[in-house]
Amino acid sequence: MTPTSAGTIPGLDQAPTTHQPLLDWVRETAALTTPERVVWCDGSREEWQTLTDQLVEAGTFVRLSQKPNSFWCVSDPDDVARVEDRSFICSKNEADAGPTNNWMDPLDMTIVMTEHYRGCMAGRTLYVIPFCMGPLTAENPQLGVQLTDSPYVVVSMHIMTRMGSKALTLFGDGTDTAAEFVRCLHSVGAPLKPGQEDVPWPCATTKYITHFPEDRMIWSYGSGYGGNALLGKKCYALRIASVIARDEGWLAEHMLILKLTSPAGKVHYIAAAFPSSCGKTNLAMLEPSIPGWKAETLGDDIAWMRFGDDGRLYATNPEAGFFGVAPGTGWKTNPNAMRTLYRGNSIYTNVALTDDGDVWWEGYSDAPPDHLTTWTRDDWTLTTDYARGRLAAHPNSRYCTPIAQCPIAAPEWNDPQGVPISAIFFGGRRATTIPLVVESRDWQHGVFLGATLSSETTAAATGQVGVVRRDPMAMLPFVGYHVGDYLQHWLDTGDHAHATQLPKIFYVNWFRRAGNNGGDGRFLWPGFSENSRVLKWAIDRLDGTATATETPIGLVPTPEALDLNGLDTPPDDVQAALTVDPDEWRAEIPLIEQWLATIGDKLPHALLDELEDLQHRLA
Ligand code: GTP
Ligand code: SPV
Ligand code: MN
Repeated sequence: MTPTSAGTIPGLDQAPTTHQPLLDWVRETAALTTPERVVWCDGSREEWQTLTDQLVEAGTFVRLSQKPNSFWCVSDPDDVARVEDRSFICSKNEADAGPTNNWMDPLDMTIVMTEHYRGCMAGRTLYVIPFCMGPLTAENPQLGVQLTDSPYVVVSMHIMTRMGSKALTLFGDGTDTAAEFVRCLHSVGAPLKPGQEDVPWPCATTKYITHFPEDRMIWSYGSGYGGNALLGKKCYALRIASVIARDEGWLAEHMLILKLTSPAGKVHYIAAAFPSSCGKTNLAMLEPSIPGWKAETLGDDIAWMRFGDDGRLYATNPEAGFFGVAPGTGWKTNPNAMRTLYRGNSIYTNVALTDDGDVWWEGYSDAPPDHLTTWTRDDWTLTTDYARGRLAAHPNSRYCTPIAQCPIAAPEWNDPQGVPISAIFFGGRRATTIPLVVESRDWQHGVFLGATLSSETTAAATGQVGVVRRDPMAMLPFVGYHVGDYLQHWLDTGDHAHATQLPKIFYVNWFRRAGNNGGDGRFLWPGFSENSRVLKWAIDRLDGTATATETPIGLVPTPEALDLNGLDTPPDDVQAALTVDPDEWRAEIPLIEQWLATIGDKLPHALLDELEDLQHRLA
């Protein structure tokens, strides 16, 4: 970027910092994007108040009367989910990206995007958001700055990150000790001509979600939604952080973090990776159905895991909020999410609005109201639309709410040391083949299970829904480098010099259906709070007190080994959910082979060995 004159832009010179690299970057960006003014965000209550009032005034937000300090918002109908086909990893060397990433030469991309950015903030405000991913008290705080022209993004970042003055303090004074930070540039790509009226949700048809891993830099253009726009989330904490983690020997993963306390008072922390819209947030807020067990949450989407001095893997959550899928969230499925939301201080995007100023979505309650305003701002009535099955909320509609107000937030959720992980769960959404739970034989086999994870696509990303695809470690859209190197990094983690006690790896599937043999397509396993039964079995396996059966794919519980006390699911369904069907698995093998073949030369040999073992056991 070549700076032109930015000296006259109001606010530019009111920087609350002397950090020269930051000041230079803001000035350059302002010169390129030509905003009307620059605002340095402090993260205060007053700032929240001012911006939410302004968003209400602009017609972007509707203040809810039924939930304190909470807002309803709908996006442009073409800006509702992550755009994976528009997400790029621009590593200097093409071999450091792909084959699962879109790659473009960083210089070429810089040229293309610079033209999009030129003048793109005209008539808008450029907000400078200093933020910290993970606890502010970390020994080595992971800093970032997002420059954005979206006030919606600013208030969302208030919830999702530690941001503003408290983060800026950690940047230092701008001398040679000035801290490094990830540069996150974001524009909705909708400049305003003088006098032109704004729309409630500005965005552009052309979208780019671009990552420059070597420069630790993110450039996002054209979208205001979720992971496309809240750059601390998937872009920084997964795509850029996975590259840093590779370089430094740790893991940045798409995982929830959950604390489980047994009736005997023994504590275990677990992490679980499921693809988008496959149950992380729900498991993170689990209300166990089995007596005496307690679940507390530390995070619902991202875990950063490093070896501690004791050789165990410690996880922290870089985020400070939940950006959760709204549909399906209700008092029966996820009461802890509902309790969190009832405390207010939340933003709802693309759900429906009730006439009395509350939110509603499919699954919110058993009794929908008579009338709603849908996420497309259309009328919706119980008598006609509900009967016809017309959705009032978008399937990827979301709530954004602070972790701190979750009633089951674990006291240590903000501890920079993190928590030692006893077990890792991989899982996906599969109607067939994959049993309710499998325990891996060892780390390498566990990595194979994660590497071959498969799941039906969901509305969390644009594109077709319900198509089975391989999604290694639930990171397919989020690995910031070559997936073969990523899988090798996982294998290497098992050989880490400091590792004394590796987590045990399990694979779960809450979504198997009755359908193969004339079933009605119902879920075989009730899921949600009943998933505690599966977690209990896994923890009992760690403690050596539960039995398992050897199968070709790993260790599976018999129905007797699971605590099914008080479960009203038909025993045949439980049995069917646990079944390892050799025919189904033989049909799965070519799909796994195909996937591993796409990885090419960088596919770790150990995974081919695992595949061969599996074939032998099935033969
Ligand atoms: P992202 O936030 O997109 O990464 O998704 P997530 O992994 O956090 O998924 P989430 O917990 O929001 O669940 C997605 C959808 O799956 C919601 O509609 C849930 O109601 C549903 N769901 C979650 N857990 C279960 C389960 O155990 N069984 C069934 N049948 N559905 C579930
Ligand atoms: C996901 O898609 O995994 C999400 C939503 O959590 S987004 O923030 O859009 O990535
Ligand atoms: Mn989630």
